[in-house]
Amino acid sequence: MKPAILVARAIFPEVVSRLHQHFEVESNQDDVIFTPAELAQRLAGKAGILATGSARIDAALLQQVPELKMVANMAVGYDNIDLSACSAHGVMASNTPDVLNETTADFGWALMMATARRITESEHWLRAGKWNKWRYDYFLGPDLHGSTLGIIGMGRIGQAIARRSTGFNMRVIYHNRSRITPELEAQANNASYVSKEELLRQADHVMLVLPYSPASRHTIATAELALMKPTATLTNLARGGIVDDVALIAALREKRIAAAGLDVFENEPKFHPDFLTLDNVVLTPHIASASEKTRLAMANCAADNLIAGLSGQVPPNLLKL
Ligand code: 8YV
Repeated sequence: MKPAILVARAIFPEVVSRLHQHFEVESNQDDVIFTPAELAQRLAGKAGILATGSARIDAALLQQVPELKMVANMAVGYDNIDLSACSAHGVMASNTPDVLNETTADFGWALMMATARRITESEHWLRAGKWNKWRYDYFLGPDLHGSTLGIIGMGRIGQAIARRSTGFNMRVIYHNRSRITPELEAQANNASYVSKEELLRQADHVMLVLPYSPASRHTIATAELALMKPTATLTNLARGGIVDDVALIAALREKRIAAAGLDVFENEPKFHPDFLTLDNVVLTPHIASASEKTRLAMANCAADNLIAGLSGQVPPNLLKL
């Protein structure tokens, strides 16, 4: 008999078909967002779940679903999964690293450039019919080329972002839990390791690509924003809680920093309504990995992990405590 699994959110139909070859699949192609109680109900008797960041996999859930053996997250970030609880319940967990590095790095650049060069703000102005002449000081913004890029979180995505900066003749500084190897620094446009404070003081453009954990919550709050240059931009591709949104809104409103590009928010898909009152933000709905090819690769990677884990092999992207 095939093991039973739940595909907790809508994913590419071809990946669901692939899963049908290995499992009894209950899929949620209607993309209903389950409450924790509904998720527990759906998972009854299931050996595996293909999940996304919207499914909280914690002790309260795992206690109710003793047959569960494996959680395959379709994301590189796994802050939705309590790994200690998984380990305590003998449940394996996996993520989808690497397949999204380049696509996410591309998007980081798009968001940083749109933010610095005020692309959405100026387009809204144009669409509102306000363009009746050229002026020397319309929509001035900071340059990207020749500036200093500060990356907080120098993992694989951070390094892919840094590599792209060579064509812009930028200096790269970074902060990370630990220094990366000199070889990796050289490949990342000769990135230099600095303290977080030094990075915030020196960078013209700050990019956040670090994983969310209780320790990284509010990595950027009032004190950190105060260290940034008034001409600097902040781009967040990582997770909402890494930035204190209330502090950021105040800094943007008072022009203590120039602008912010945000793909992620505290409590998304809800976000602080005051962001909508600001001109100096570019807001996108968590789409950094959203290329056709990459999202399909992420779904297949999650499926590969589930297939391996539930057939007695070690999942290729098994997460360790
Ligand atoms: C996902 C992401 O789209 O991989 C991640 O960690 O944030 C995104 O690429 C999203 O989390 C889907 O679960």
